[in-house]
Amino acid sequence: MEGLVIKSTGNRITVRQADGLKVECRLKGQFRVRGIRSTNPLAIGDRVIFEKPAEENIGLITKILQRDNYIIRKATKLSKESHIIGANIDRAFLIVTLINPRTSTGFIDRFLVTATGYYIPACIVFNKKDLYNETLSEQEKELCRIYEFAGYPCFSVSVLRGENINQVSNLLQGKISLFSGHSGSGKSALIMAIDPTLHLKTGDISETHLKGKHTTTFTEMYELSTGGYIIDTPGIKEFGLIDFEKSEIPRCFPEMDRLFPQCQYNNCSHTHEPGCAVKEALKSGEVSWLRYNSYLSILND
Ligand SMILES: Nc1nc2c(ncn2[C@@H]2O[C@H](COP(=O)(O)OP(=O)(O)OP(=O)(O)O)[C@@H](O)[C@H]2O)c(=O)[nH]1
Ligand SMILES: [Mg+2]
Ligand SMILES: [Zn+2]
Repeated sequence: MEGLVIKSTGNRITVRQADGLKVECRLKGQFRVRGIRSTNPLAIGDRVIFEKPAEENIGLITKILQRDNYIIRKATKLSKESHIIGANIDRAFLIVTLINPRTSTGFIDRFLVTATGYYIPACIVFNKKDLYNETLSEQEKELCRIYEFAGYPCFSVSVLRGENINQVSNLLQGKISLFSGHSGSGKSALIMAIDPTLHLKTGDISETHLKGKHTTTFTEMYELSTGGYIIDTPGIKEFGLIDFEKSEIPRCFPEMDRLFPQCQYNNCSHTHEPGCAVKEALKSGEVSWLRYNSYLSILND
């Protein structure tokens, strides 16, 4: 039988059959996906083949079907192992907070590079706008301008006040969407605002560090009552890139990649070459220094 992996807590895996029935399964033997050294050979969103003899309670997953795509990062900062955040995703949402906790543009850009690298459409949801003062409000506006110009739709919401939630909901129907971001950015709270029939755990922000407390500990896929699925993920602190060649990075900055045909050299890295259209665009302010500095930092990693 074929099914969709919606939850995995160590060795217990929940698989959803096409008819909606959920089956508890385990993996057959030691599983390795070819070419990927990962802490989780099986990812949420994977399509699998499983067997379940009528007299057994637990099914056995025998095969992981080829993934259309996935989002992957380094398991920890120094690790060579990777962690697959989710597989077979139609759209990735990065939930960003400018305050409580603060999300850096470096973090945003690494996430976007990974999504773009794997051809997953990505967008940014700025949450907690109810906490903004004038400065933060200006910062958000500027970031939206930069990221929308790059090609990533931006939304400005407040889960607390129920503002602009429908702009996000509108994109979810019939799709598999992944929500990622720092702990405490409001991923789980946003999912409940989108579908109040769902019950997820949310947690307070720590008063001393103004950061989340890692309330969501396992990735889980939820079926929306309006159709479609959302993958809620545990908050992440850093987004370490893995499995990228240097030569792939320019393509993952769409606003720079668009200028590439105008660069003098057809292998321009937009760093030291004369006649570089990206560097010209930096001078004119068309390409932002924030994004360019992220680009350099990722290239030099
Ligand atoms: N002020 C304000 N607080 C919010 C908003 N959205 C969520 N929160 C609060 O932020 C805290 C964290 O929300 P969660 O949904 O648990 O955050 P999370 O991103 O799922 O965090 P992890 O599961 O730890 O990764 C909760 O106390 C929420 O009530 C918002 O729009 N404004
Ligand atoms: Mg959560
Ligand atoms: Zn160039």
